[in-house]
Amino acid sequence: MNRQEIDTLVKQMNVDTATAAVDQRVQTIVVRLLGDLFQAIEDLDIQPSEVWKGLEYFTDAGQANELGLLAAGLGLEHYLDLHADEADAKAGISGGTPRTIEGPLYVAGAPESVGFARMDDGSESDKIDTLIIEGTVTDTDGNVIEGAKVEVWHANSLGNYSFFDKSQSDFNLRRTILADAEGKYVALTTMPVGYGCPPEGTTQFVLNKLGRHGNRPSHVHYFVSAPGFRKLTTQFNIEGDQYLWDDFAFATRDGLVATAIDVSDQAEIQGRGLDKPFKHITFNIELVKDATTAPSTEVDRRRASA
Ligand code: MBD
Ligand code: FE
Repeated sequence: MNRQEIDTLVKQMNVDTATAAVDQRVQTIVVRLLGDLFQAIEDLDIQPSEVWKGLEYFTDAGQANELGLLAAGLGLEHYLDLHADEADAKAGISGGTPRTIEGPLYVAGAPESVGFARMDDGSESDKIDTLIIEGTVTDTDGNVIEGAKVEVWHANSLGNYSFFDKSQSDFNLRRTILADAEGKYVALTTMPVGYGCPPEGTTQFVLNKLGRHGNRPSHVHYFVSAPGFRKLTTQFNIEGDQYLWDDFAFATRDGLVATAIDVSDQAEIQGRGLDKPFKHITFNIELVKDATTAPSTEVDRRRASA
């Protein structure tokens, strides 16, 4: 079949057959995607067994709750960032901390505090470096944004995230910090280790077919929001990690690379109330003012909440 015949067939089956109210948007998307799929079957001579393997794959990936991970790994989520950047540019919006992917491991409902939070439960304190993250939330002119909501989440020393890893305590390494009167937030936590896809999982299965690894560099995720500003979804990725620029999820971006500085000065250690050297990262955040002409940065997706 040629494309015209395909489009006619798809329309006959899924448009002309409507006998009840139609969601026009869904219809448009379904018709387009089916046409593109049928065209790919033509072009690549995709065999029936291959079509069924594909559908079985989605069944398995869905049952394993790995479709979010797959979207990250295949670059769909990063593509959406690039597409949003382009839409912003077209709308004349620029500046602020760059966006990058949310990933599949956010959990709503983390404990909230003002200015400071300790994020770890202490269970790994003796096997991993302490990390202090601090920064200021400002607008693009440098004015501080008191009360900005800084949601932070990251992995433990094994690259695992609480909630998804049931061996961790509730909300371990997940906090919501409201910027103080100077716009500052400080997080006392442990150094994250980069995530790796479950080796026997459905995402790694496809990555193996593509000859790809499923590793991320060490990183820390953020949602930052404040009334009158565009919600920011971002992360910093930590300098020195072998996967910094070889991230299977393509989240590392210029402006989002953080350097963890070793601090061993006794006075500084004591001043922080700590008892051993620590690592320090500064990550300042600039939010962009909201405007009616600005594309929304709120993404509606299913998220865990505890
Ligand atoms: C992660 O920690 C992550 O950030 C992404 C994007 C995918 C898998 C695990
Ligand atoms: Fe992550």
